[in-house]
Amino acid sequence: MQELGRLEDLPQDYRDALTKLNLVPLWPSLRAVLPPGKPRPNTRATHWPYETIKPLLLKAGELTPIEKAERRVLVLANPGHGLEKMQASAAMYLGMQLLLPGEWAPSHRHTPNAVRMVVEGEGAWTTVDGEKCPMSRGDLILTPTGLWHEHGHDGDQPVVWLDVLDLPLVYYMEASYHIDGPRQEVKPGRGDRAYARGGVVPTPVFERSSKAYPMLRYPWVEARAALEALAADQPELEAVQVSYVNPETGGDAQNILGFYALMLRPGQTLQLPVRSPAMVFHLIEGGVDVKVEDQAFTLAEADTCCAPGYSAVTLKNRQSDRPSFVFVADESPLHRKLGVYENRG
Ligand code: 1HN
Repeated sequence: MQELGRLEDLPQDYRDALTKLNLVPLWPSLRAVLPPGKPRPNTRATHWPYETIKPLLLKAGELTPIEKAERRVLVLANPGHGLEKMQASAAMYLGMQLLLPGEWAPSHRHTPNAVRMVVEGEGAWTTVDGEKCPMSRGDLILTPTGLWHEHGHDGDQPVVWLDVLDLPLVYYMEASYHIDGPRQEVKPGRGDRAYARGGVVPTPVFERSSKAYPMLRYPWVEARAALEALAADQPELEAVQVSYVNPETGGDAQNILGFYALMLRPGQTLQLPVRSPAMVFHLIEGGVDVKVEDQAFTLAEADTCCAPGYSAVTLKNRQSDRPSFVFVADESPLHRKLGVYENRG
């Protein structure tokens, strides 16, 4: 590969003349923006153990009242991007959010899409677009772009959930903003009931459903049962995985990030294909060793880690007698829409 001229090779007066006119020579930076063979991601494989986050999150509950936080979140920031950027990968934001009994996180809506993966505690709920969604361990709740959402808590123990947003991308696009609103009125109807069984969907005879996001809550009991049934039906299937989809279209549940639940059979080692999107793994149940290229993490329940795109990822169930269950988020929908999706096998 041809070595290209450096900035220092150019006379200072020439460089100054360019700078003054808002001009930049491409060739000194060409290899950096277009590296050979594969991208050089800033995203670093990073592990955030829950047992280290939880005490600090509970401390935030003492230090900062909900009124002073609106959303009481510790952001899982990737050091490869710089912590102040608050990004887990190029397009993904992760945060652990704490809501204490009796607290209310007021209603707002914004352009980034969000999901919640409930980590622990009972009694909290999120109202999205007038639909009150109860929160239990492992439930996935969507708050897609533009929909009002607020959180409340009628239980007696702290509730923690993992937020996954496409905020870094939407912010980069200079399209990120929010609007505050009044407490929502809860309307009748629940997507998780209307779309309670796979393969059949409600048929509106007198009117068409016009909801872009007909299902907002994906109960963990259903996703887990689907994985168990799939594993039993296909004993040879290597990757026992289900996707969270829009049940009306069969497409991805949201437009930018993809969400999946993965079951590792007892003792199973699963080598994932090398693909372009970055991935996030959150352990719902069990114990899993994660290898990303030459880095290794041991995930305990409620731990979260991320892997950059174009990296070799291997997951191993540490339990030999029981399956482990992993929630996965990735940037596949975005990569596919942009035409940059790659699977190198
Ligand atoms: C947000 O609206 C929530 O509604 C959580 O719970 C985290 C991070 C960045 C921007 C908006 C929430 C967020 C957020």
